[in-house]
Formats: sequence, C-alpha cells, structure tokens
Amino acid sequence: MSDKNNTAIYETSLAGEVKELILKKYPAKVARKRARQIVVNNPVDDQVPEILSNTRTIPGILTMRGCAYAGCKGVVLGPTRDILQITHGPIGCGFYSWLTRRNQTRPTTAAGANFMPYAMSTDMQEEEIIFGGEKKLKKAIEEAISLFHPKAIGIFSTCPVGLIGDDVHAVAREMEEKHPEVNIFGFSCEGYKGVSQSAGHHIANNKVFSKVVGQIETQKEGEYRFNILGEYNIGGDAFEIERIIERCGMTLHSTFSGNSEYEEFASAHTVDLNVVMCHRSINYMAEMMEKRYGIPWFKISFIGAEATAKSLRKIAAYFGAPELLERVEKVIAEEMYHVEAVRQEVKERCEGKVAMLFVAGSRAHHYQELFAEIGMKTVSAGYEFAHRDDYEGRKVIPDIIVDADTRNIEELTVEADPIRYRPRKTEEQLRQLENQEGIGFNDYAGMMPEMKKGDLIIDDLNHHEAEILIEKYKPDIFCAGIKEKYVIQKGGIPLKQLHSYDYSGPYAGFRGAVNFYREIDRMVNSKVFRFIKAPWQKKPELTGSYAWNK
Ligand code: CFM
Repeated sequence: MSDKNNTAIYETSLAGEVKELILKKYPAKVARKRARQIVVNNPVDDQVPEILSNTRTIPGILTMRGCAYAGCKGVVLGPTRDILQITHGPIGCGFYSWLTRRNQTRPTTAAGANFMPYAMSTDMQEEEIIFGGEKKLKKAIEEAISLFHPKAIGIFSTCPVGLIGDDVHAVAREMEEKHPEVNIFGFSCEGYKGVSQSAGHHIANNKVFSKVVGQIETQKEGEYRFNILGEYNIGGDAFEIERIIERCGMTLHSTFSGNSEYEEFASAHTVDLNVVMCHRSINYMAEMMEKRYGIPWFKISFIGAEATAKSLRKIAAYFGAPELLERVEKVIAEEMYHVEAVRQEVKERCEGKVAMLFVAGSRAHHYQELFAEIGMKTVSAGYEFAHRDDYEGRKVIPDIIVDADTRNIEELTVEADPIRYRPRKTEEQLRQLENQEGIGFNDYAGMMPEMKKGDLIIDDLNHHEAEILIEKYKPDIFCAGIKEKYVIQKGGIPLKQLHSYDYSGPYAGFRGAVNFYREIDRMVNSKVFRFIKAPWQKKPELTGSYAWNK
C-alpha cells in the first residue's frame, strides 16, 4: 500500500475519532442533529456524502453565525458608497455593522458621494419601541436628504422593527412620493429572519434586483463588459481585481458590491456576462438577471494565483476575441513571474503544514487554493451558514428540503423582460464553451468534491468543537473570525481572520496571493506560539496547600 493510501486511512480514522469525541459531549437529541452536520468527506466520482446545513443553531450552542440584518446591510449593501444606508433600530446594530468588515471604497472623483464614513441610524429608544418608530424614521430620511442629497436611500430593519410592526416599505413609498428624485427602498431584514445572515443576502438580492437593477440604460464605455457578483472589497481585494482586469483590456462594469456605486448597479443589466465569486451571497442575483435580461453567468474565483489565471482565461474564452486571449496570456505570464519567485521561497518553509478553515459561506473553500499553492494541506473545513449546494455542488439543489425558515424568505418570480431580454450567446455557443473551455454555466461544484477523502467537514462549528479540533489535529493555522481568534490563539495556534483579514490585505488576485503567502509564512513559522504556556504552568516554582479546619 502506498504512503498516500496510508495517510488517507489515518486521516479518515482521525476524523472519525474527532467526530465521535465531539458528539460524546452532547445530549442525545443534539448529538443526532450534529452528527448530520459533521461529515467525514468521501468524494467518489463527483458524489459526496450529504451534509445537513442551513438549519437553526441549537439553542445553548455558541455559534459563529451572524444575523439576517448583518447579511443584508453589512454584507451585500454595506460596501456600496453612495446608497445612503439608514439602520432603523437601536444604535448598537448600526454601530457594530459599520466598517468592522474592513470593506474599502474609492470614489472615482473627489466630489463623488461616499457615505461609508458615516454610521446612520434612527437610534430607537423605549419611546419608539412602545409608540412606534415610523415617525422618527421619516424624520431621519428628511434629515439625510437635506444634508446629503443622495441618489438612493436604503432602510434596514433590525429585530425590534419587525416585533413592533413598523412598516419600513410604506415609509419608503411615502418618502419617495415626497422626494421623487431619490430612489428609496426598505429591507425587511430583521435579525431573526431565517437562520443566519444567509437570509439577509437573499433579502438584499431581491430588493436590489427589483428596485435598482435596470433603472438606468447608460452603459460604461469599453469592450468585453461584465459584472463581478459576490466580491466585497475586503482589505482592498476589489482594487487588485480591477487592476488586473484593466491590464487585460476588459471592462468591469459593476462589482456587487465591492467598491461600487448606485449607477453601476442600476445599469448592470447592460453587460454581456456575470461572473460569480461568492456563490452563497449572490447566486440569486445571477439567476434573476439571467432570467430577466438573458445574461449568462458562471462561477469564478480570484482567490489564489492559479485560480485568478484560470478565471481570467475563462472570461476571455467567453468573449472569444483572439487579441483578448493573447493579451490575457501575456498578463498572466508577467504577473505569474513575480508570484512564482515568492511562492517557491515560501513553499520551502510551509510545505506539509496543516490548515483549518471555518469561514462563513465561500472563503472556507476559496482559500484552500491559496494554502495549496504554498504546499499546505487543509484537513478540516466548514461554512458558518452556507447551504448544501455550497458543500456538495448545485446538482443537489432539487433535493434540498425547503423548511419553514427558508419559506419565510420571499422568492421572487422573475420573467423575461419583454423588451430588454437579449440572449448574449446562442444555445450552441454556450454548449461549445462548456465542452471546449470547461466553462460550467449556472454551476458551482461546491467545496466537498474538491476536498480529500477523510477530511472532516463541519457545518456551523462552535467553540466546544473548535477546541477539540485544535487539540486533536494540532493544525499549524486556524482560519476563522474575531469571535474565535483569541480562544484559538490561547490554545497556541495562530489564527488568521479570513473575514476582515486582520489588518491586512488584499489577498485576491496576483499581488494578493503574494501578500497571503508572506503573511501565512510569518504566522506558521513564528516562534511566539511556543511561548504560549507561561513558565509556571509548565514547571511550578512554588507549591502550597490549604489546611482546612474541620
Ligand atoms: Fe460571501 Fe463574503 Fe463569505 Fe459572506 Fe460574510 Fe465576508 Fe464571509 Mo465574513 S459575502 S459568504 S456573509 S465571501 S462578511 S465578504 S468574510 S462571513 S466567507
């Protein structure tokens, strides 16, 4: 038997052992549910074991998840600079969703509107909770319009808004009648909707699609025009992606929503292609734009130098112009030259080290590529709130059981626009691109088919489980967020925040890959974690005992 097989067997048994250890602590009913959310991977011909996901967190478990408001306001709309965003709710919701994700923006002109440095909220008090907050919301909108003259205003509902029954949509309509020059819309994204921030993504997609996309017909100048969906400019990722696309001579019309502005969303339906980076947060938009306007979409990723090169090639192949294909190859060769030198150097020090990634809805998958590029292997990974399709691939969508929590989130019925629907390619051209270029339209293969047999996949990881993982696997690095960071680091394992990137970034594209390699090298080879145990914990210098008077 080869070494490779031996390793696989060892890892399978370790994964099984860890799963058992985790479940042992739980009451029987909890253990039964968690057993379906913790899966030892076994990919066979593109088939993987089923994993339970997108269900409620069991009360009492310390989850890593966020809320629907966070998914709507913080994630999808947050990075847009000139849609004035008002949080209707207590001040904490507005404050804690204000730039903690480190999403950046760069207005195109000095005079361009940028509301991101402001946290705007109705600051609900007891009085509004008892007598209703609509009056205060209208006043806030009036004040915002007179101070900032925005093109658009989004109102975001927090939990109490739903509980007391404030109608943010009626307020939006009334204020829009009064101020027809401003596009005003509300989101019913109360924190408790659905089971996680994933519900908020869907709510945001629906409203942006129905109230913003398609409002403006003017196109950005340029050739090979497309949108990137699901890129949020954390730590400057979008800036790096924009740089590369510009070098390739293609036109990025709009990013949903990193470094974006209102008019780009409003005219996003004029492009010839949508590419999807974070499938979880924005697949709804891709599907709806295809149905209404005929824009094809496929999945790409700019996380990892190889993934970036592959994605650029696919986009160029879609447009098909020989001079574009040539230019893209030239850019890839030049950029890779610089990446390779660092990659080889870092790989020598990182080869064989072990990573774990527990990040939300797409990064736990995408970042495995970056680790692989420097020879590191991922042995366990999971999403906080993704759905079965993000784990197992979109082929399982017809089999996903729709429960009451999912049914609570509106599913828009979208039909082809009678005037503006325009197929960008013929069926034959699409099939040809699939067969010859390997472009999977309307598809996402998911995380599990790309992971090894025996890797441990855990949905909605919690602190108890994280502690067992680090104790049993002793990984060289753990990737998660701020809530996990210090617990893990006190266990002697470096933690890389893959939500906010700690204080760093970008990690996307070619230069981003170089940043990531260097940073991971510093973290996994740092000697500081050896000193995590204080000397007196290892070897007590003083011992004492208590004497009890009985
Ligand atoms: Fe998509 Fe995101 Fe993610 Fe996400 Fe998020 Fe994020 Fe994330 Mo934090 S949209 S699913 S809701 S890639 S904020 S930029 S890092 S949990 S893995």
